[in-house]
Amino acid sequence: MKLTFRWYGEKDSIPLAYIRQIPGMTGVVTALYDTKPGMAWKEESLKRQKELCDQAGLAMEVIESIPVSEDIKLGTKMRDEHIQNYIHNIRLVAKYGVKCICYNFMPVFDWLRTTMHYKNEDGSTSLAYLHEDFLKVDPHNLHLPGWDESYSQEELQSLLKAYSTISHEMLFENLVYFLNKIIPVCEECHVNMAIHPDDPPWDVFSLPRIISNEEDLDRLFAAVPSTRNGLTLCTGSFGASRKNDLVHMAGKYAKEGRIHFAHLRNVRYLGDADSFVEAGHLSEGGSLDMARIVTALVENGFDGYVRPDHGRNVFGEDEKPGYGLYDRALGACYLNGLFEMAEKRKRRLL
Ligand code: DNO
Repeated sequence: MKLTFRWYGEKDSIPLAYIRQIPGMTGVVTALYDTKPGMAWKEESLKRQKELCDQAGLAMEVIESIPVSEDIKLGTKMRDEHIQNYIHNIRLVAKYGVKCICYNFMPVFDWLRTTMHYKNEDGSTSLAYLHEDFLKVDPHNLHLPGWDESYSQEELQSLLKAYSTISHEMLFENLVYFLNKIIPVCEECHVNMAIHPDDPPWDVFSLPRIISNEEDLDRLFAAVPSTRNGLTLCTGSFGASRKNDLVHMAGKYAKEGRIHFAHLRNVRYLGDADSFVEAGHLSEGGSLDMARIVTALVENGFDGYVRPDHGRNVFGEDEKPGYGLYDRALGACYLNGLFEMAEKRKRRLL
């Protein structure tokens, strides 16, 4: 596997030089943040980002994300123009050595939590989703942690209205339409598309979500069979649903050559409803068995990119929720250990 770390470009408070010092770190996962979804990326900005990574001795082979515009998801008359821009972006990043693009197809909201500062017993804080708090949220007067600045209330309301006529089936058709246009370009440029699962993996505010479980993935891969059409195995996202068997999914999709990127983090279930808190990476602290997930990946031939995901705020750090340095660095070291064991076992060196 190739260990990577998310880096939000020059505005990220964590310097590349620190990322480089994490044992085993080979590269960063980054994006351009100066262009709206649906628009064409600027070559100068990408070139600069690549130069900074090169100077730091870190590869820039994974983009997370080239966001898919709402017009593409909704299938509006603007979608073909946006898809052309997306194709431009695929060609552009490929020119700078990118091998994998992570994206998602969630309407309006990407990940969703009810608090950014859930207090853990050890004094650290985490992101969490408490179902009873979610039920109190009024979608017509939405103030969600992490989302307040993403849209104006007017934009949000008009988007929610636009989606009111979009069924799961229509959203899926729009995804397939998009993939049928871009995958041939990915084949030509040797770039893998890695769809990120819904987070949490169920419908929110009556918005359809279509990448939540094994059945959804099987349907997606059957509809667009090229293995360039692949997956970001985000254990924390799929794992938020108690119905998803992550060890099985990791093994199955690694074997099928669909997992191009893995976000490996843990979640701990709270109570009986759908509530969960983002735990540290260690199996013991959460509800997912990280050792068995990593073993399933390795045993089934996974050789893609991996990154630690959402860390807690620890050691007094107060960073962008989920994206501080310390806990993600601890997570990276733990993942290194799991992979070393699994890979040596596989090669019968242990
Ligand atoms: C959250 C991330 C997601 C992810 C997108 C991919 O921290 O894992 O925001 O980047 O869903 O498009």
